[in-house]
Amino acid sequence: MTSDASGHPVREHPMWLPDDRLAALRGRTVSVLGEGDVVDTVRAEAARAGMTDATTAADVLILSADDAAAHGLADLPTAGLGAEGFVHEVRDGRVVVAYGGPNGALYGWFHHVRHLALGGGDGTTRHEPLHELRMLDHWDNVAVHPYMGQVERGYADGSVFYEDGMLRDDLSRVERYARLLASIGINRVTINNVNVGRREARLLTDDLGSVERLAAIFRPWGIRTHLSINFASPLTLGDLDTSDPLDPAVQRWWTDAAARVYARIPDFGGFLVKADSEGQPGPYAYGRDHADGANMLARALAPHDGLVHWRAFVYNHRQDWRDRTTDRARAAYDTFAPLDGRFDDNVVLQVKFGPLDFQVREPVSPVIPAMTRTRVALELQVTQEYTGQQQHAVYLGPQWSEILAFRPTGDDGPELAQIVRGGIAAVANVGADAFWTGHPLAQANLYAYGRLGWDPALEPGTILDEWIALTFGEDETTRRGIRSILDDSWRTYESYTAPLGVCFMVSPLNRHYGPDVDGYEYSAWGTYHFADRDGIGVDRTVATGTGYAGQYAEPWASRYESLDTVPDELILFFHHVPYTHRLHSGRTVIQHIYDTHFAGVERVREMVAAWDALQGRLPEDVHARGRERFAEQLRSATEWRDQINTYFWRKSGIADEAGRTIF
Ligand code: GCV
Repeated sequence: MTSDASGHPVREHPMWLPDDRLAALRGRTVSVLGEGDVVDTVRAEAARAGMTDATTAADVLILSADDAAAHGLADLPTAGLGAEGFVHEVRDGRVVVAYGGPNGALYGWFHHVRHLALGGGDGTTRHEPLHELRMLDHWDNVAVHPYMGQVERGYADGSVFYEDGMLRDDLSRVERYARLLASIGINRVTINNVNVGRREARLLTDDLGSVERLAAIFRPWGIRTHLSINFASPLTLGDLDTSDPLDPAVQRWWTDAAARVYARIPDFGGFLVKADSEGQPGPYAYGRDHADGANMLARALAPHDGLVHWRAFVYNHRQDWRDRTTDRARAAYDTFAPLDGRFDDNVVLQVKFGPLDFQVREPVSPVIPAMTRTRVALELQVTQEYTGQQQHAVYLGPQWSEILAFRPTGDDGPELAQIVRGGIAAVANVGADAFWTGHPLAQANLYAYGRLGWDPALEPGTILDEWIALTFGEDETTRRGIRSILDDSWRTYESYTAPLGVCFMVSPLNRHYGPDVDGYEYSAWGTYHFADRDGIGVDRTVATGTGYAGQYAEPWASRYESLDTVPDELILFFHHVPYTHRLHSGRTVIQHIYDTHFAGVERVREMVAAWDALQGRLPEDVHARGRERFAEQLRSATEWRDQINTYFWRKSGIADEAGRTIF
């Protein structure tokens, strides 16, 4: 038991799986048929719920689809069920889960727990994930990094895995974490930061034992373990004087390294690689390209059924702001589109959802649809680096859902979710914090990520209702209150921060928290807004700008190119316009800035009031932690409002039509 800043005792929060939600199963009989670690986990779950084993006529029968017919269940719709799929049936109070493979048994079990929390009822439903790869990436460092700390962009205390340069002795929390992840369908976890320091690189060699221990915890929950590696390892850890991917000695080094890993972890998932990006080494040092680098690793892993997740987050972070021809947004496409078709089958190109960096509003990356001959994975950020750092309540389900439903080739073409054949990946938001995620409401984001990874078509509001019901139980007032706080919180956050898709007005000094309009304006990072006395925005058109809009297929290339058709929320991402430019909404850009910033803070006030009204209905420690966070959200939103409004009033000299206070 720890205590929070106000001295309230804080127990480890059960997230969306409190034992209470299993109460309806207590004393009922169960029969779980099948063998193996994962099926044994389901047995243990049933025992934990207080169920008793029965050999015949059990209340809950869990069996493989192949066995269903022999049990008189031939009419269940199990034909062609994949290894992770299941059929769930409730008939007259009796429950059957027929699974395709062991993971399906586990997912079917947790589906039933959800079903109970939502009120149950008879019916037969069939479930299969859209994507085979549903990955969660930890940016956890083994050693505390002097600037980034134990967890890079972590807002929930230390790492669940490591402490002060070592794997934790007590890994019981990791076991509880694995259970939570399995319950939302996550099946791959990367256990260390993509920025791989000297200490972390050794997870591949003399500290492989740590990986082995974590993999053993994740395995019975149907989760395979992946490792971020450092591309220069043959040079820095081995005794070679190069890490050139075309050098046979380097290739042998990686082949041997992979073989050593698989000898100890037969179900190891593979490597995640950030190469030639933000100071991480890569193939460029040897005049090779990203396909050369990725394929070399892929060939070392291929005999073991391993994957390389190779990140497309590659750009020049040593840009000269005076040079208007360089556009960071273009970089990933310019780098990777020419390589399409050259990656081996076991390479997954992992692409951030937007061309910049997990901003609250960006267009969907044009790299994803461009790579038609490459397995591409979509990368999201659950940790709230740019969306309030788990101080602000921001439910990201609606943002992700919008991204997944984007149709890169227009209204008749497929949704993004359908074309990412390499599945989905996201940066984790948990840590050693008693609530796991700092802000208790940030748990909803991890939950939503898992559920959308399983079924991208799920409505974010439905997912939110599920999460609330599981986490907080049946009280209607609580359910409505939390729903009202989170439902539109992403758009609220957008409304009081950087306007109309302009991005990056965050404080570099305060590690991307809080406003600093010009914080990155004259920097090397390539993230600008170009505001002057007449106007604002980045001209990324083909006609007069950087040409980024031309990286899209039609109809988006034309839609983004023209002021007549560019969506309001992205206008400043694609165009530099006068403050008096009239949006499709009918408002001018400057009036939009003022109105949304005033309204955003008012909306936060309502969120605070809604949280206050829940006092007495929520556990005291949850409410106390939330109260601290909401006070900070209101302070910070007010600061954003006043700095943004004042900045643009001073720049433009145009007064607010409503005459509100601007400083
Ligand atoms: C792990 C952003 C973050 C970095 C992060 C990087 C990445 O730039 O600020 O902390 O590094 O993205 O995704 O690799």
